[in-house]
Amino acid sequence: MDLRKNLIAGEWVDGPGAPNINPSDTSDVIAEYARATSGQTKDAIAAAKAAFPAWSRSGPLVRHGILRKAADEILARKEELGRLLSREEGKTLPEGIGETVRAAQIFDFFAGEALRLAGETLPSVRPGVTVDITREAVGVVGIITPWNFPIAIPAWKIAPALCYGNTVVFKPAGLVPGCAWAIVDILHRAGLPEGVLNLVMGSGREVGQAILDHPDVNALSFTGSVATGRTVAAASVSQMRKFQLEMGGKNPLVVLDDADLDTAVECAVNGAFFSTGQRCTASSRLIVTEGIHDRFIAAVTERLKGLTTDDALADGTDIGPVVDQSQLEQDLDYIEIGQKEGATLVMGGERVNRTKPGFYLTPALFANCSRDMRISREEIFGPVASVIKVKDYDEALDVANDTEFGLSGGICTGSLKYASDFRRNAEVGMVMVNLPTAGVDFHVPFGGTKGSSYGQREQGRYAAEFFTTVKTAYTLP
Ligand code: TXE
Repeated sequence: MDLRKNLIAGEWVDGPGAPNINPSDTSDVIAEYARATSGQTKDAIAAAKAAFPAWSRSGPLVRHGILRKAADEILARKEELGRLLSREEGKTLPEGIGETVRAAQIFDFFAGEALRLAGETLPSVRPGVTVDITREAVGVVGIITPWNFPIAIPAWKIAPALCYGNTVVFKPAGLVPGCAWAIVDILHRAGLPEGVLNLVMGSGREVGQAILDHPDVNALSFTGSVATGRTVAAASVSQMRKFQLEMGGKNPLVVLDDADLDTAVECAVNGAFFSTGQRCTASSRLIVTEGIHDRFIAAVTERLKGLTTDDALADGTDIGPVVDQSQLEQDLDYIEIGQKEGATLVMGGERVNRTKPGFYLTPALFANCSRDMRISREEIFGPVASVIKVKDYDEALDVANDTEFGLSGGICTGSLKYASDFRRNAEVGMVMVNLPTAGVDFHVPFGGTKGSSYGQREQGRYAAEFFTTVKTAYTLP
């Protein structure tokens, strides 16, 4: 069995191997991945610190060239990497390839941004003095990522970090080391100097915590659960370091009486169930006005009946398996909770067996949900959606905003008036009109409000806000 190692100070470093298991077929071990220790994590941070002065002063052309090369290789290998992604995470092959292409686009975008880092020059209020405002790299950046987007999330943190001259210590989620290792290998071979990008695979408790506790980590970018986000925040405040968090969602999709029914069904099914519902932007609350409610439930049910839940790599699979046993148990617990709370399980929510042993769960649609039920309030992170019936638009907006989260929110309507009002008043970071709540562009900001996000936005040129610090220089010639 292959052992993939950690990258520390430009060297591939050994460690005890942990198997990477395919959730579509638990007898399939993809490879072994070395687990780093907290001591190795400290070495990685020291290497990143040592590499920072030279890398932060390397010219934009150097950074452009390396990011560009990485983008080209990821794109050229999209089938192979997409397959690896689907094999380790469980989203379908088209979804895996799509995410891989997106990672390439992100590296390509930040390759361009490396050449476009602008500052400002202003006249001073003092005669003869000029004021220059420039952006500089922050330093050593810790990057901690979740399992649900194994290549895109690492890409959208690593690419801007490197683009603006930071050095990186990267800890991917334990369930998906494959794609993480692959992009680090690609960037390493693309010519990154030693220590600029370090990979430390392993547990959150050991490796993640070692990153959080280290005073030489100047900024920390995290995506994952709310609970771990709080730990990251507390540790970062005590170190007085910059940090950004992307956490949970309980995203509403409002469907009004005047919506195009086919569009609404497509948005709901795609947003709630594709990628096995394991997206922070998934539409887990479908808020539907009474005039269209019954037709909507009937049409969504019909559409779900036509979907195949099976091996992520098999032709014709629409919904892949859940990522692992513990996530499956969490989903099943919530399906039981929903029924006990009095919601109607219209269809799905069944643990099913397929030819191969995997974590298969059919998409679950709940109706007759109230806004107060736990299934309407807590992030389940699986293929489970609650339909909440409301009287009119005003009640729909009120329910949509009645949550601790605020990542993404959608509305299906033919009315410009309601669409405009929702865009203005939905308490979220991203609004979708007649589009699914999940599925975003790579070149514009991503992030939420309320309990979903903390700190500056990710992606697009807004990423510069987090990955750089501003310097104001006064000059009297
Ligand atoms: O998340 P964790 P997990 C939610 C979702 C899911 C649940 C658990 O509900 O069921 O979280 O998923 C690292 N110090 N979301 O266990 O634990 C960890 O190793 C430093 C929603 O994957 O937050 C991993 O690399 N790091 C979310 C990363 O943090 C630590 C996406 C995320 O793991 C650490 C993912 C520590 N003490 C999960 N403990 C979304 N909405 O997108 C763990 N980690």
